[in-house]
Amino acid sequence: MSAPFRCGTVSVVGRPNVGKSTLVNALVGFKVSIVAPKPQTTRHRIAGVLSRGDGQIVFVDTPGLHDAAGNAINRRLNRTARGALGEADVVALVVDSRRWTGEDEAALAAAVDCGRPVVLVLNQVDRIADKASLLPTIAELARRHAFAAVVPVSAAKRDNLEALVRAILDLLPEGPPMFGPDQVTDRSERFVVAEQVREQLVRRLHAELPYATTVEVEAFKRERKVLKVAATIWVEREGQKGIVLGAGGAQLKHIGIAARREIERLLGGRCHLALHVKVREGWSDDEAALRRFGYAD
Ligand SMILES: Nc1nc2c(ncn2[C@@H]2O[C@H](COP(=O)(O)OP(=O)(O)O)[C@@H](O)[C@H]2O)c(=O)[nH]1
Ligand SMILES: [Mg+2]
Repeated sequence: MSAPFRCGTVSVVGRPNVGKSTLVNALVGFKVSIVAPKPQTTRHRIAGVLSRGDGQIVFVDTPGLHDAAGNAINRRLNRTARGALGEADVVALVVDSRRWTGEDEAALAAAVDCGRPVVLVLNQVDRIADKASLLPTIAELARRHAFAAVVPVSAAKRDNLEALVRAILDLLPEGPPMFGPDQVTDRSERFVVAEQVREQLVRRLHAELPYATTVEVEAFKRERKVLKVAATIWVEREGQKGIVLGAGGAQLKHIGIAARREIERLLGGRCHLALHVKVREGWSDDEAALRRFGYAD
């Protein structure tokens, strides 16, 4: 007899920068979520769907759980991540296999709190030279909680992902698929476009600038096979505008070129991308502005 078809939702949680989004993208086989070596890269709850013969797994990527202090957007990011735990059949707690921190401890507490089975994912094992040292690490972490499974992986190298998928499928309920076989995300193309611009902002800007920017798509239409997009990059203060523009507008030009290439690669076909920079004073600490820019709970 063949195995039953299983389907369910897996909330992928953990502190910032451990590789949650990289992992979801690798599992789904499509860039549903942007990636950068900085906190706040992921600001939304984003579903990535893995469909195969024996089941469908809806991975929910989340903002990193971090120490709660901070402004309105930081509190909202934590709420978004915690909210995703409520809808999970299974929780995947992602950690950096090289170190365990206080924020990992807090993320574990939040995961355990939701009462679902927790699979511990030890990511970035490609960065561990002595693989034998993983065994005592696994043994030590297994003492912290009765994890449903502990799986070492490398999201970046796509190493041991099948073992993770197997462990998760075994924990999901039997049931029909929730998404069509070709659907990889619950997010619109418009959202994907805004995120590629934000990824370039996070990657290319430094200090507080990545956290002071957000992207709003104003126009989005297809004209004779060309996707025409106009988007606004919002900053918090007048002085930040010049930094995003760069000397003679060079920085903004590079951001636009890189984002357009990513959009064309992901969505196929040509894209025309027009970017503008505007100031909305203190938007990241302003609940009304956060709602307008799509940061829902
Ligand atoms: N070497 C290595 N780097 C990784 C791995 N997974 C993620 N990264 C890097 O870690 C950084 C943060 O990744 P991201 O997925 O955005 O982390 P998130 O904040 O947890 O979603 C990025 O620079 C990734 O390229 C991995 O398995 N190995
Ligand atoms: Mg992320």
